[in-house]
Amino acid sequence: MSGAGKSTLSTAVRRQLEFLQEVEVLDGDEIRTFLSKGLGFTRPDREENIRRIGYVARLLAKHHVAVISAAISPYRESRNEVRRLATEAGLPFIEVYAKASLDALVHRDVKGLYKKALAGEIPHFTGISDPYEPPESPEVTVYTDSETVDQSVERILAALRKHGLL
Ligand code: GGZ
Repeated sequence: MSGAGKSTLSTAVRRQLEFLQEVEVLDGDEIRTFLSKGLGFTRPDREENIRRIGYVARLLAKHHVAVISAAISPYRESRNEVRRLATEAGLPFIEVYAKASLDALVHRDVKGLYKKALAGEIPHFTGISDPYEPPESPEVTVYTDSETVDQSVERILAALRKHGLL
């Protein structure tokens, strides 16, 4: 969800990988500024956003770039679809669930978005006024409300090792 630590962890994981291979981070915020400009937060728009991210990720991965996608991607069906397309292309897909309690996210509220969403000022805000379907079988879950960034990064790297990617 927003503020769960996707961008922070992506940057930290990138630092660990980039001296081994080419790495690209596709960050939700940045993608929405360039590739998905004009898309909103309705279900069809989010699905389209994730489809685009999945497409670009596949193009890069085909050229041996390690792609880290840091988007909310709240719908299970969308996540499964990008996983399926990657797998069909013979590309590995590691789903990382950055999990934090809603209490922790509301308390953190770095951008003040939860305050606004709770006040009813943001329609379609993930976890408040819009759905978030938690992953059912992610390759790794990191608990960003109780682990340090270093601990979460280490657990993500361990998952990559386990799947023969490191
Ligand atoms: C969720 C929103 C919304 C709504 C703006 N719901 O914490 P952030 O600020 O930096 O990350 C969130 C980002 C979500 O964009 P994504 O492309 O990752 O979402 S999705 O994959 O579902 O398409 C948040 C900000 O944009 N933001 N409005 N209504 N997050």
